[in-house]
Amino acid sequence: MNLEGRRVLITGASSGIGRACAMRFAQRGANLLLIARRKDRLRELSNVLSVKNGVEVITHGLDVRNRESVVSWLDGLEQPWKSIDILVNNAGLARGLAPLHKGSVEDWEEMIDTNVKGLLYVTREVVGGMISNGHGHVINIGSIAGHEVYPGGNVYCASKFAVTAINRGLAIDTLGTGVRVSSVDPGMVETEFLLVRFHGDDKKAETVYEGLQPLAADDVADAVEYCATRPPHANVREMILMPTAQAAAVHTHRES
Ligand code: NDP
Ligand code: 8X3
Repeated sequence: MNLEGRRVLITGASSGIGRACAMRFAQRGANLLLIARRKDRLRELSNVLSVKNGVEVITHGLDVRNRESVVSWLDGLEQPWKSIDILVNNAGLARGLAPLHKGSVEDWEEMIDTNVKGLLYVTREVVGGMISNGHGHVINIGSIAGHEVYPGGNVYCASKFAVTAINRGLAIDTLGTGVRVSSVDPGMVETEFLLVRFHGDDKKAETVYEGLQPLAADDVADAVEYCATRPPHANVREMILMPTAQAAAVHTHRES
C-alpha cells in the first residue's frame, strides 16, 4: 500500500521507536500527527521532517494519561486531519524492576495509566472515525513482555499483556469494518526505555545490553512500516521481533 498523503497519528513520537516510525512514515510521504509530552523535541523533529520530506506535520504536547486532553485535542482537529488513516499506539514506559512486594505504587500507576489507559483513551477516540470512513489501521507497539513474564517485570508485563488482549479484542470488535489491527511486539530495543525504567540511572541501564546487540528503534519502525504497507486484504496480526541474541525475555546470548 502507498502511504503518500495518508494521515498517521503516532503517540510517543519524541523519542525511540515513535520517533523512528515518524521518520519512516515521512520518508514514505505520509502526513503526520505527532504527540508526546516533550513539545520541544516534537517541534524539532517536525522541522526536520517538513524540510527533508516535504510532508505536513502537526505536533501537540499531550499526556496520553489525561483523558480530557486526549478527547478535546482529537475532537478539535479539523478535516482532513480528523480522518486518521493509521494510528501507531507507541507511547509507553516501564518503571522499576523490583519484586512485586517491594514495588513502588507510583511506578505501577504510571505504567498502567500510560500503557493501558492512555492507549485505550486514544484508540477509543480514533477508531470510531476509522469505522465511519470504512478503513483505517491501528498498530500497537506491544512487547515480548506481553507474551512472557520475567523477574521484576510484574506490573510492566501486566500492562503489556493488557496491550496484547486489547489488540486481540479490537481486531474482533472491528471485524468487517475495514479497520485493520496489528501489533509489533519487540524484545530489547536500544532507546531511552531503560533510562526511564531505572529513573535516569544510566550505569544500570548500560549493563542490560552488555555483550549483545539489541534492536535499533529503526528495526521496529521497519516492522511497523511493513505492517502499514500490506495490501488491504492482508493484515499482520502480531509480530514478535527480537534481537538475534535474545531467544526469549531472559534467554540471551552474550559475548564476553
Ligand atoms: P522511549 O523512552 O525512547 O520512548 C517512549 C515514548 O513514549 C517517548 O516519546 C515519550 O515521550 C512517550 N511517552 C511516555 N509517556 C507518555 C505519556 N504519558 N504521554 C505521551 N507520551 C508518553 O522508549 P521506546 O521507544 O523504547 O518505547 C516505545 C514503546 O515501545 C513503549 O510502549 C515500550 O513499552 C515499547 N517497547 C520498548 C522496548 C525496548 O526495549 N525499548 C521493547 C518492547 C516494547 P514524552 O516523554 O516526551 O512524553
Ligand atoms: C521492553 C522489553 O524485555 O525489557 O518491553 O520488557 S523488556
